[in-house]
Amino acid sequence: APSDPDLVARARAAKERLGDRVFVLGHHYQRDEVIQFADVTGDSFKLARDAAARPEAEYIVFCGVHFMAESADILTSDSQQVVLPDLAAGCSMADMASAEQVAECWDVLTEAGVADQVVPVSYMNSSADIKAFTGRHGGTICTSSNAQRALEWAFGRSAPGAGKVLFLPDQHLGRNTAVRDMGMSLDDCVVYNPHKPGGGLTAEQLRAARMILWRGHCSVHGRFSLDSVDEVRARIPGVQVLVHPECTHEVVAAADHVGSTERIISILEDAPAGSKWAVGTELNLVRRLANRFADQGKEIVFLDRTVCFCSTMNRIDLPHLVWALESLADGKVVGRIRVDAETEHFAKLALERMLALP
Ligand code: CIZ
Ligand code: SF4
Repeated sequence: APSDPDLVARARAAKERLGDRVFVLGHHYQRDEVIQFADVTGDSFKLARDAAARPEAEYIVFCGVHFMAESADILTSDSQQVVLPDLAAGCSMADMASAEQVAECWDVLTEAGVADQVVPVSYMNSSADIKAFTGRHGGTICTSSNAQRALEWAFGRSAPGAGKVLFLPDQHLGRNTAVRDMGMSLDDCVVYNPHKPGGGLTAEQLRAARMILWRGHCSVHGRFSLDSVDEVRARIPGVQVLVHPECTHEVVAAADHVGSTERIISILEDAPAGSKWAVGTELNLVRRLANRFADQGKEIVFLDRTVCFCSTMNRIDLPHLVWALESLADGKVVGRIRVDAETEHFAKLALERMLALP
């Protein structure tokens, strides 16, 4: 649906009043009505870096979800204020690993006698608390673009053959990277379930494992099914299936191409006219790409018609953006995201290890 013209005019006016004092970041999964006001678009990591490159902006309005705004707060200077236009825009995956649960997991690893062989690797899609835990225990953050390099670094830190990685919080990205990209076997991976005593694992299983995968997943990408891959191949002859590594292992194994959000976009940019694609990632982005490339003769469809938008991403709508921008223009800071100094220190350590990856 087209955006409400009154709200469009109000958002534009408030942005003009703020001028360079505000910088609006738009995640690729945001609604069109919001993306039209973004000064820059990108995935969570690119956006956090873009925010850090704008020290003159007093306010960073992050159109995305909570963990992304936290990362922007960590990477920007103390004088910059990061605003999330709806504080209820969380991420169900990030919420699957709490600080308490992860501390308990570390106790379990310690009791099993393996903690000193374990290096934590946490996906960008995690709370600042989890990033700080990772930094404290000598680990690194990764994105879906550099997960393999992060794992290689982590394994390289331990005695040869003795290393283990605790991968948080997305079991699928961890498993897909280990098995598909690094040649490990499914048997090298175990899943730690924070809702079961001891994670539901025996000390023996923990000692034998190389990858200890946290039992988290994305409620959007985790829903693409093998059936949808078979169905689209039957329906569209010659179609190429392109999915995000947050999809399950069976879906990734059945796909033709796997890539992060930025990689999905560049694959489609480089695709020849006449090519056909079924894309398994967030629906707002797939629709925008389908529209963008339609007149270049590239056919782009959504992989699974039963999968929906990311509901928390969609919480940021034009009324919320207008509210945030008008409040800021009136001198009132709303929806501020602020990471405390100690958490920020250790989370930044983990983020800096990622930035230093070869
Ligand atoms: O699934 C997501 O939310 C992704 C891929 C976020 C991001 O940009 O890293
Ligand atoms: Fe979280 Fe998945 Fe939504 Fe991304 S798409 S914000 S990982 S629930």
